[in-house]
Amino acid sequence: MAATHFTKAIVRIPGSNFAEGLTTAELGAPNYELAFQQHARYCDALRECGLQVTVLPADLRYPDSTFVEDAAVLTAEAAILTRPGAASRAGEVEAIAAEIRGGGFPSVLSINEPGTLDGGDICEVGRHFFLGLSLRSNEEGVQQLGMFLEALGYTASVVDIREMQSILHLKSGIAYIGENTLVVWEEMADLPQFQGYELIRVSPDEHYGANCVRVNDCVLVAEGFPKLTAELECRAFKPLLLEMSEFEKMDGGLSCLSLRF
Ligand code: CIR
Repeated sequence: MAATHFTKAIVRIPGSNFAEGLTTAELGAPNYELAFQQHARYCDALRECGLQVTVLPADLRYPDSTFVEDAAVLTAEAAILTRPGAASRAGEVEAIAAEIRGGGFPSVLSINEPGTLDGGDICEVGRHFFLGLSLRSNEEGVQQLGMFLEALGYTASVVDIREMQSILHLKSGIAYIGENTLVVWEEMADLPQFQGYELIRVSPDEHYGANCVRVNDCVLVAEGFPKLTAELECRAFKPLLLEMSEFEKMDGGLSCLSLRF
């Protein structure tokens, strides 16, 4: 397993109360039927990329629980259960823990109080990790994860996005798509942490598109971002476009909808 090659994924069907989740997007309420369809298409896309997809049932206790990526950080050597920064999402970890424990990871670790950490803040780049310090992932959480990763033989660097406008998680603004290439919001592209990589800069009018996901031969990309899509094609990546409108309304992107390993 590397940051771009996977054989399995875990997803959770959005619940009928999906619209009651957290959001800052101001794009209106999501349409549940459409969200359900977009989710099904997303699962099919993962299968087309060669993954075996475990589909968990909707969990009405947690309206945001379709965003499974926030509940864990998965590496070949260990799964790390997180401690989400939003109180309404805390129970999501316990709700998915059994599935992760059954995933065959050599060990399963946990982020502990007072640390908070959302998987959406963690970006794996080969043997390195970018750890986003955000309004959801605090210093203790990032420090705990950094220590786990170091013990597992990875390096890590912190990217502080707490002062940045309109970014929820680090991976709302960056994605590693293999071939030493990062897709990154223009405003973040000059950060020292990202130098040494090929950078695909995403302009503000295409910000949502930056949350793309390399899965084996393809890069899953949200529909509606022609400049980013063209840039990916130009560099010989294979974009696979997916409608994400209803998840965007709830501040969620492509990466958040699955745990890949
Ligand atoms: C939340 O605010 O927590 C959810 N509505 C969206 C979470 C999206 N997750 C992610 O970007 N990793």
